[in-house]
Amino acid sequence: MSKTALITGITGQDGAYLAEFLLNKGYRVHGVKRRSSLCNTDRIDHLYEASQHKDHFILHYGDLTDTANLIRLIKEIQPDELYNLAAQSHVKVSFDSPEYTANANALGPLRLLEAIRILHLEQKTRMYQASTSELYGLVQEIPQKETTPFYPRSPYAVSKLYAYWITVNYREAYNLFACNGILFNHESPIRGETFVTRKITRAVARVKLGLQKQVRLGNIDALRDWGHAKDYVEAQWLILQQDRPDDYVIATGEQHSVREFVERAFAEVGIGIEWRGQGMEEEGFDANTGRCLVAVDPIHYRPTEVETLLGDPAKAKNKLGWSPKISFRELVAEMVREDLRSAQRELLCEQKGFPVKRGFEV
Ligand code: NDP
Ligand code: GDR
Repeated sequence: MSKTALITGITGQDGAYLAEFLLNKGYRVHGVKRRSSLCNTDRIDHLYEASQHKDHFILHYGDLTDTANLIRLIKEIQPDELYNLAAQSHVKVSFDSPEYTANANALGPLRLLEAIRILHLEQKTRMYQASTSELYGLVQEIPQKETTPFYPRSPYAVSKLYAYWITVNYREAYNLFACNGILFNHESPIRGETFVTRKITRAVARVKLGLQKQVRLGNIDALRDWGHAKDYVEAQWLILQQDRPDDYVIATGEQHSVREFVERAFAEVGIGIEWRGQGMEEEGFDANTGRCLVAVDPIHYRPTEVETLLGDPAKAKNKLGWSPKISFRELVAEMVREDLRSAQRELLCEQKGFPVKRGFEV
């Protein structure tokens, strides 16, 4: 009998990769998608349309802030595995929308855990909670591991701190198979466009094709441990396949700055960089020198920043047999390549006089 999984946040980056991963393993996959005024299933349309997944991939409307809806869905679906990936996941936006962030990210997981209890599914449903390296915030130890103390630095991180501990508490209090994956930053060509890596690779591609002149970033000295989302969803699955529930750091163990990411990404298309401060009035890309201006603009700073993150994935390696397969260089190259394809489509549309979608920059 094939297993049944329920994924919240299925329309997001990780949700899309995880759904594909589980469908390929023969799971029946249910996903929770939010109602939105525009279609928000771009990342999973190919799965929905694939004939081999017919009847195995089912979407439901729902929201982490709607308790009754979550209880009804879990009652109907009776999942063997519940992956809670849904969240207001943007750190900077969480300073603008702290209460909503707490409602979805902190109370959302509580609602799911309570639903498992109310429905007496403690012995059936295993739950994965999408925890984060942002918990370490103002880091107390380098590299960060499962025992490193937390010091959250944003409303997002504080909301995820509650989610982390309520998951541990329900495991200890009610014997639930509930686990935290403390995942460090992971990216891909379908990463949200307002996260720094995707913002950079989109800009690189658009500068290369003459669709954009310059790039404006915030703290370019921030250091992150960046992996590929495809590798990280495998770890999410492995965490729920163990004999005992536990919490794991998932990371590459390698660190790069935002500045390095920018340099690597521009190098992929053979363009050099000139760094500038806030008041960048000049035109960005200079065809004569072949260099592009990248400006540091405080508008992108956060009230409190996480300066450095570096994970120690030793426990995941030893206990789950997990290690990342895709390198930093391959990750950047793939993201730039895919964004070049999108930029080519954009250019074609512009040349033919069709309007092109422009994003709001965060
Ligand atoms: P995304 O932002 O790409 O996806 C978030 C998903 O959550 C989307 O499907 C979004 O729906 C959905 N969502 C947001 N709010 C609600 C809500 N109130 N009810 C139901 N669904 C909602 O995030 P990622 O895929 O990158 O990350 C997945 C999870 O992992 C998140 O919880 C994130 O905080 C966490 N995480 C991510 C890391 C990373 O580097 N990517 C690292 C560590 C943790 P919609 O498409 O409609 O917006
Ligand atoms: P992060 O990712 O905050 O680590 O959270 P993000 O890509 O937004 O920022 C990474 C670092 O880059 C700096 N930065 C900028 N960030 C953005 N978004 N835009 C800019 O222009 C810019 N310039 C510099 C940031 O200040 C930061 O230091 C992500 C999310 O996926 C979370 O949900 C997840 O929990 C963590 O990763 C692990």
